[in-house]
Amino acid sequence: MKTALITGISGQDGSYLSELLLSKGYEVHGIVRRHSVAESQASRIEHLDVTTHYGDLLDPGSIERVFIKVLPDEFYNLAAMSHVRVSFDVPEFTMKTNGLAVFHLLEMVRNYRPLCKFYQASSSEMFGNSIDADGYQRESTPMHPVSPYGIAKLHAYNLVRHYRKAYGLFAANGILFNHESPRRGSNFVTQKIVKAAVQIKHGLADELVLGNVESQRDWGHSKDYARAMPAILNHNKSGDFVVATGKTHSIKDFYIYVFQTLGISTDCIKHDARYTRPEELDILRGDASKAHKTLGWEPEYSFLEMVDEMIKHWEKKLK
Ligand code: G4F
Repeated sequence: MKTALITGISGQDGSYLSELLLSKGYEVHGIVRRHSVAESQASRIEHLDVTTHYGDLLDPGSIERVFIKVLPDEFYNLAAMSHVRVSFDVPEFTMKTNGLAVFHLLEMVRNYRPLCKFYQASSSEMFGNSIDADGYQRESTPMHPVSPYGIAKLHAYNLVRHYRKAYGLFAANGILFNHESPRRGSNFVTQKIVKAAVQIKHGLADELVLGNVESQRDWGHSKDYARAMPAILNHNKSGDFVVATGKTHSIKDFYIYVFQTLGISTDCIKHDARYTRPEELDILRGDASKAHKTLGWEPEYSFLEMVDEMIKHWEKKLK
């Protein structure tokens, strides 16, 4: 039986990854931060037979104690300050949590358990507005991030590559494009739109306030993307892999589909600069050919299946 340790286990991706690893017979441990609202912490994983431990990426000793106790075969670092716009408000915290903390994790693996495989949740936000001539971002596309979040993630990405090359660790980056699901936090744009639209339909809200609706994202389903993570760690060689659908939609396309599906007018959608960013990433479209060819990874959900599942979730919840 393999043992996995997951930071960020209580998040969207951590919960889907845990379900998958448990179904494969892994013993699953996760690190959670203390939260003042206990329900917010456990809601996505309370149905799962996982062991949780308190720890914090900014307290390296706390992570080290758990790591030495659990002695994992696979270590998934999914914890982060994950909101791009908020990273402009708390840049230093973001740099420490998403960047420097990964250095501590890699040092820990190198010092105590160099055969443990390490997965880093890297992000398409690292590309910024850099895009290849054919309109796609791939592993070889230059990275020029446009947010503290993206800069910190690029720092971690480079650390992983360095520890792989310098010390021979099996350290891998999954460069995941945007991925959503009914478990997505409702301050990310997809879940914010779906939740508000269902509320408006049922008379529970009367407007939806958004920032820039022209930007475009390559949205996949978190459950599909969680499947790529152990596939990356169980490949015979560690590397960096783009995980994406290759299909792009604007925020406007997204809300038009949701509002039309629910049969409501988009007249109640307002704009507020509060939700815009000092520098915006305009378009993401990923080329996941490397993951298709080397890992056999393919997404199972279509874009519309994913959005429909999110709508159904909110319809059921708000009833
Ligand atoms: O849903 P978002 O906040 O996701 P964003 O910034 O693309 O980041 C997500 O994907 C990254 C992968 O590329 C992850 F690394 C990251 O952790 C996160 O999961 O915003 C998507 C787009 C942006 O262009 C934003 O400006 O939607 C635009 N937007 C317009 N109105 C809004 C809003 N975003 C949010 N969160 N809230 C709005 O009201």
